[in-house]
Amino acid sequence: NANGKAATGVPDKVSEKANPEANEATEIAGNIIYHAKYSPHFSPLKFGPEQALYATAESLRDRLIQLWNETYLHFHKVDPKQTYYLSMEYLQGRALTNAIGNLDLNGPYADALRKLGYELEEIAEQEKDAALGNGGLGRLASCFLDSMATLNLPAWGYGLRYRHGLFKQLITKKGQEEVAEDWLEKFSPWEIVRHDVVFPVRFFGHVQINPDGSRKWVGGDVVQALAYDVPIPGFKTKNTISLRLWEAKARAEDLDLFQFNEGEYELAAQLHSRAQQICTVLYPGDATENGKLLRLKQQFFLCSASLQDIISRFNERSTGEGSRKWSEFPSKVAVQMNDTHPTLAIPELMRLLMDDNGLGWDEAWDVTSKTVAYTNHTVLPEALEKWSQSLMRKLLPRHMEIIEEIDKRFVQTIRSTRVDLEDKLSSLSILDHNPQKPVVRMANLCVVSSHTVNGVAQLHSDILKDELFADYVSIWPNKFQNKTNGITPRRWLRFCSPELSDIITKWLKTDKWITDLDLLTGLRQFADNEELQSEWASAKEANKQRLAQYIERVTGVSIDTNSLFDIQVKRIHEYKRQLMNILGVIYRFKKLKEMKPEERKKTTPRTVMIGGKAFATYTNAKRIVKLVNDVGDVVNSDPEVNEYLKVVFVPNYNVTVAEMLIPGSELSQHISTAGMEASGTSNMKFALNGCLIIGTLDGANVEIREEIGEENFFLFGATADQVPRLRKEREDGLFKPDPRFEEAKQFAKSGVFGTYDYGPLLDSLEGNTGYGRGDYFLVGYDFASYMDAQAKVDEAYKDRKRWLKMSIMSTAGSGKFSSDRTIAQYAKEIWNIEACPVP
Ligand code: B1N
Repeated sequence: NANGKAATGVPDKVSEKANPEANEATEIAGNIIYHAKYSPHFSPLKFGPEQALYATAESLRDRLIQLWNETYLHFHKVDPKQTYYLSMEYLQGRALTNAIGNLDLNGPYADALRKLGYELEEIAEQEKDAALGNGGLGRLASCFLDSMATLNLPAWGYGLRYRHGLFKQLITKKGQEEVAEDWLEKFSPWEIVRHDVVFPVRFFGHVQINPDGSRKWVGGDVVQALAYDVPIPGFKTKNTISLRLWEAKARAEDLDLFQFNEGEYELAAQLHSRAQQICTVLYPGDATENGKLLRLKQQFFLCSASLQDIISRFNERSTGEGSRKWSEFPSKVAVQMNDTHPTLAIPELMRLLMDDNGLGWDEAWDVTSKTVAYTNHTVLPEALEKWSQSLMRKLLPRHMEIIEEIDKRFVQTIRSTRVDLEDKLSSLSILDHNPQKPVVRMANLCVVSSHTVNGVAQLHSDILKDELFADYVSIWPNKFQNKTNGITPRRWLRFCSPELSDIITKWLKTDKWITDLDLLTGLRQFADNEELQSEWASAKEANKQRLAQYIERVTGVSIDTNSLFDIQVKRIHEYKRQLMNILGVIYRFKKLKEMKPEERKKTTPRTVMIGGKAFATYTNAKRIVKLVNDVGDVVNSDPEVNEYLKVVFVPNYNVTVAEMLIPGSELSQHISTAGMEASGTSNMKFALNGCLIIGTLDGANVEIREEIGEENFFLFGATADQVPRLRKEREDGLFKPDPRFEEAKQFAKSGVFGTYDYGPLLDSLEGNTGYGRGDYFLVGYDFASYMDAQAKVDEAYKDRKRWLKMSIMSTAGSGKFSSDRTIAQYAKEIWNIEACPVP
């Protein structure tokens, strides 16, 4: 196998030992062997790391199914109000280490695998990432599931079972190339197909008006939604919830046997292939790109299947005499829409209630608007979903009628109660009747229909209230809330950095911080303690070593663990300003070249790592990827400079790569133009791992800086309220660029970094060319203060004690950013649900 071990067959049995710990390990090993033998995925002659992974995962799955069933039955018995989180994206990453950790079985599993000749880490490395999401929004959904289970909340996630997740990024001479990802190549050991959970989902067709005036959606294509459950274990609790992923399937009768027998194979299977298309790929856009028909089908498919399932569970939990009252529905069900992608849940719930269950409009509206809530994740205008009315009418004729009725009633109410808003109605209404392109504004539909709307960091929620949704706030002042994002401390500290975790546990004298992250403030009193500092330094050092080995393996670049590890990883986007980062690196390179050798020796050596995927058709983002790689090639092979500066593009950034990079980082960059990054969540992961932040006052940076202390944060840049004026000044030619900015740009254009034409990319930073938007993202304006802040970083790193103290203070101040806190707030302030622990 890949590790140089001879492939051997499945072992027969393992020997018994006397003590109970060893017994548990023996039992687990026996169970792994059982699966290797009797789950017939592989030849019994082979028991390599891959076979060991699948058998190990299946042994865990047995436990998870048991816990999942107990949880399901318990919820059924108690019948609490339950939340359903609807999301088009989940970025689950690997599941093995997480499941073993949450079930508190690390020791026994490590021992069991050792009996079978393997190290647990080696086996965990075999697992593929489940990347059913694009970035922060999808990873947030996955962190939320972990917290819901850990807090014993009656809550489930619903999503789609994409056959191919987010593309794999290859870096070639041309820059980024995309390859289809294949997480289901063999199979996923974590999912359980529920052949008895199947719902029909219709597309196209028309609306039939019945003699009694009621309406029914008929005709068109019908596909089946089939449920796959991924059990989500909580940390040290029995509660194990479900991530239910839908797959689209055609019905057997949709195969036209007559045509097939005539030899018209493709025609005969038309409906089958159309059904299959729905879940074939994850839509790879993050925040800017617009969707098309297939994307709308995906969105409706998720909403329809999930709501039918939710309604059938509501009825199933009915206690005896007859069916339940529909008015009880909002006290049993909360639906949370993760951005506008599942907005069709609104008209679909209305339709199911009215057309299938006979409710009148007012009754159905009352139920729906008390059930659904909406989280907004972006204010970028190009990312606010708008669907063509004609497309919507064609694909979903009944839903279009319902949306029109919601809009009509909303407009009527405002006209009769708020004359002052008359001239705002054209922007407040759901339907935009622009004759060029009539669209449905999904965010408006969400705001009008939801009982609660929230942003994802304080600054972002303030912008929603003061700008994007300001007029709605005057109508419904109590509808708007903030729920600052969070991350799970299990995956993002306990499991990805066991070294640092053990030190924290030792100094806090408890491991309760894993579920009560505010306890980390207890580290503050030791931030100056030399003993803690030296332990802290050696844990960080070990993580840096591990990261350096990884970088060398995947890029061939060897990096110096004595240098400052400086990381920016996130989707590549102009507003996130990776271009500013690399221009700063270019400037640093130029200065290093100009220095005398003894001057160079006085500088702080750095390794700058940048990683992230660019949307396949986002040209400027791809040019940035190419530029970073080209700069790396030149800098890393420059013998004068490469002792003091290395530049690495980390390929194929994903959850697993993040788990390697973040623990080994010392400085991370969160440098978006203020007001544009709704929250950011990797900033929280880095801070939690004792990594210092250089950043703007944007998204959650603002709150992180408040929590960890301004003296521990390298701040620079314009503030959100200054941005409009600065843009205007640039447009009017009133802006005087910093000489360092001009110098860096000129140097980048000079050809030192190869023959690729960076003109169009760099010209987007100019105020007055045909390219770009006149430095819309204000790289030119912020560059000066960015470079000044970087100089402060270099100085701070030279003072080891000071740096370690700042690092400890970062971790100590990160308690607020646990997704346990976020989810507890959603539960109390939006969903009105309570814990339901399995006894
Ligand atoms: O959601 C994250 C935030 O931390 C980030 O700041 C924010 O950019 C991100 C269309 C999106 N906003 N919008 C998206 C994703 C996919 C898509 O097709 C938009 N992602 C975010 C979590 O709150």
